[in-house]
Amino acid sequence: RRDDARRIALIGAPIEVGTSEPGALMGPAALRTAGLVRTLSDLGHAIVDHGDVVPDGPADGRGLAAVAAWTRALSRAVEAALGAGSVPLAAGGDHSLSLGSVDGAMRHCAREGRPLFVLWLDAHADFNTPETSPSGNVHGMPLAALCGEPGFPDLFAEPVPAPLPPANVHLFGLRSIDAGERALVTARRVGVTDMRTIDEFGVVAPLRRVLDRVARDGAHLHVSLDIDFLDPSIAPGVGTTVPGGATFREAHLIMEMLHDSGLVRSLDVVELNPFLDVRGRSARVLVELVASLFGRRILDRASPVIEAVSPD
Ligand code: EXY
Ligand code: MN
Ligand code: MN
Ligand code: MN
Repeated sequence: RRDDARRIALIGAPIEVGTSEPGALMGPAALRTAGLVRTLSDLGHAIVDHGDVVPDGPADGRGLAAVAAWTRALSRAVEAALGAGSVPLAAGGDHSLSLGSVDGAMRHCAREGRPLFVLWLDAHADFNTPETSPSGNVHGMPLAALCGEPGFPDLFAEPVPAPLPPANVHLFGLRSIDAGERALVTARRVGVTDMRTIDEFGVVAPLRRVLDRVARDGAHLHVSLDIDFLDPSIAPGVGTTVPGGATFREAHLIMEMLHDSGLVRSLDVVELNPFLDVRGRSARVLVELVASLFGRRILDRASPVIEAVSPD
């Protein structure tokens, strides 16, 4: 076993009620087919596949009532995994699943009395409300609901936890935002590293600032990886492609930095749509990236360059 060996709880979340593009419910199966469990156990981690979560109530039809049934079930599974000392890996499924995974992490953090910080790797802000949403698709709304914006029906189990402070959310890779959510993201002071910032400064400096802040606050870091963060040329298997995404090298470096930080306590991998994929390419890319996040590296040590530029 490696000294950074973790217990990992794989929780399948075959949710597609939050999107209008069918196929995301095949995501967990494709990630398993691409060797997610085997890859992580070969790295020396103890990974348990908990199968797919079952919605807590009727979940047919699109929209918020169905999402609520998934949210409550996934929240419980994630909170239980964290309580048992595991790193929950929620495999989706559309991005509405993060309502459940982040809610579960919030409940765990409330019990431990530590702050929660959410790093959102995504082309989109996912900060629409039912009122601002141009599409009505819930996968474009989870952060607004988690941050306590009004206009949502009851999504969370009782007792409803205090909302996630928007200043504890950081959007990374943003390049598509609607007018209404842009006004909210600005007004609520959500942290943002957009694609222009990445083009000008690269991924290292902005990410290091985020990680330094998480470390300083002693926060639980939840990472939500939306596959459309990546450029569609390397990850075509998603319903909401946006040109100009992260390269494999950028994403890979981010995963290595996240691993080396030792801060990641929970993870979502979302929006993989195998029905739109090309010969399993996108599922494989995600497994590669998750492997790097869990410590696969080229040499069996951190890059010496990272030490050389480290501020301390
Ligand atoms: N902003 C658009 C909407 O709300 O409809 C698109 C949202 C796509 C959400 C994807 C998964 O990140
Ligand atoms: Mn904990
Ligand atoms: Mn998203
Ligand atoms: Mn997205």
